[in-house]
Amino acid sequence: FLSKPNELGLVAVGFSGGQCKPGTEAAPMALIESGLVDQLKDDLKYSIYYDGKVHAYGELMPDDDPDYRNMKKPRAVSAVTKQLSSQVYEHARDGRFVLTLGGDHSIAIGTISGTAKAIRERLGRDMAVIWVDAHADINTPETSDSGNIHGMPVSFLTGLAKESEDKPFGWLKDDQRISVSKLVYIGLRDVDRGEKKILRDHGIKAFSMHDVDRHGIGRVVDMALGWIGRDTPIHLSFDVDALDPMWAPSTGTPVRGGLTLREGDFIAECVHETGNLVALDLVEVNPSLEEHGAPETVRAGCSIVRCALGDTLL
Ligand code: 6HN
Ligand code: MN
Ligand code: MN
Ligand code: MN
Repeated sequence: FLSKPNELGLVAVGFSGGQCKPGTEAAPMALIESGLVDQLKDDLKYSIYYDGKVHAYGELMPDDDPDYRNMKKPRAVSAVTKQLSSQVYEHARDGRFVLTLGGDHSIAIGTISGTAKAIRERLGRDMAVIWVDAHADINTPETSDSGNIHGMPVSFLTGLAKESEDKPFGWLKDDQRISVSKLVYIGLRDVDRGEKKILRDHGIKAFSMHDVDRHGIGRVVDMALGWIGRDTPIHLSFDVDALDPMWAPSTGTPVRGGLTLREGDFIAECVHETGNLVALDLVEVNPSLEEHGAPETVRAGCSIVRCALGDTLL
């Protein structure tokens, strides 16, 4: 087993500083209050390791956080993700599956760096990442138009963007990074010009909504898992905006033409079935946007998490 099959470390991250719209900090509580943790415990029989709080990391917030290299709130996001990285690392090092409830997608800098390091130490293996999203989140600080760090996590995690030790994200070391060859996207449909060049130049495997339309979600997932290869530990980072706004309207950067809820659940089910899933992020739920759609969005998020953790239709 890649992780102890029934032990689940839960980290609730109430952080929205990787983008400009407040609200994602309320998502973990909304997901938990809708019964997610109880379902994981009672229905799916996990032993849950949870410190019982939604981390806001207020003590880490700098008084002054001017833009740096075009990044907005670089010191805050760097400090939060550094702390989160060690929280996730400790769960994964102890052999637990790690579930992180965000928060905006910048927090993946913390989660993926934490699991990548623990998996290397524990199993001597490089981990793969499946990034399910409308967006590629692989802007470097220089290619980003928005300056929002939730559009950049993959560039820091793969080392395409680097920083010296004393600067924001300078704490990221090679043993916390992932290879561009072990990264696979599903659901893309709003990729910036600079990001398209990065994907092309580095031969990064990506299945857009065009591919889902052409091949169907079944073949797309088979191809994605085939690219990763058997017996490779997998970290699934699931941005709720991968789903069509019909299913998940309450999110900061919705894009029409997305996955159905069933297609999202199917991806999660198939990744679970590999037996190789070691961690899951569920991010970008924002209950304060499109408020009438918030319960629907929260339910969709819960459904994705349950499927990734082994819930089945029959
Ligand atoms: N997300 N590509 C856009 C940007 O600002 O860099 C959108 C990023 C969205 C990020 O949804 O996690
Ligand atoms: Mn997105
Ligand atoms: Mn765009
Ligand atoms: Mn994202």
